[in-house]
Amino acid sequence: MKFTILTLFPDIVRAYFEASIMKRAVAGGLIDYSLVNIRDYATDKHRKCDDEVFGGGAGMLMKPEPLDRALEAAGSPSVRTIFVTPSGRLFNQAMAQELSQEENLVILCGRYEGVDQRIIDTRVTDEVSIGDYVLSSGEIAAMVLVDAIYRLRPGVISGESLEEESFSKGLLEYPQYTRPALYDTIKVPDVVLSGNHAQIARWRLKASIAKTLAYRPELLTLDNLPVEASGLLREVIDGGGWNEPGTVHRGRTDQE
Ligand code: 6GU
Repeated sequence: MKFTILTLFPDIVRAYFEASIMKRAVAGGLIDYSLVNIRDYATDKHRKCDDEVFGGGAGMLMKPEPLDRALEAAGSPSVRTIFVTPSGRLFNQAMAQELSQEENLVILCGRYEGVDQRIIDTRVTDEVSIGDYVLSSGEIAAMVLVDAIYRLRPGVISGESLEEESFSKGLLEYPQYTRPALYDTIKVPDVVLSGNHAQIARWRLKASIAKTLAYRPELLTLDNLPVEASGLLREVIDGGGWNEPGTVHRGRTDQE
């Protein structure tokens, strides 16, 4: 799969592609990428890429000509072309799944107040927002998309990791522990150490339900609750729900 990122600040994006799991995926040929500096497609002496908004209003807009040429060269709109903008459709795991099926993806990062609408109308296929807050520019949003998408490609990370994580089953992930079993004064819950896989699975499901109920109650629907879950939901409610972070204090050795 190839990502083509159009940006005025390729340096912001480059480090992301050159480190860690992404670096390995690129080296292994699973992922390819191209960083396009939109300014390279400006033809005037000052390589101007922005201008004032017709009709008035604060800030500058990205002007159409350099963007149009850069997007043409990237294959847009025949290639799926995402404009990252706070006024787009809200990104989620289902969109990441769908986009991970594409062999080529162009992502346009805006700066300033946005881009001329004619570019969106003629070259962009999807407008996507990563959440209900405003970022100063699209580069970080573009990296959020790339990260959520590329890790779903075969061979990038293990299928088992994908199955267990938050959202893949519609519930938030349960708490996890590693050695040592007793850290400072805080013990890993006995059931997690018990080796009883049925008991562990039950504890994990219950913890997932408790956490989802506390943080994201709108995610709890009949179709993501397994049949054994209704009793657990009752137990969660009767048992006082989820322990907020910071509720376990040093000196206490039992946090179950
Ligand atoms: Cl995709 N871009 C910008 N600039 N701000 C955002 C966003 C995107 N999603 C949420 N806020």
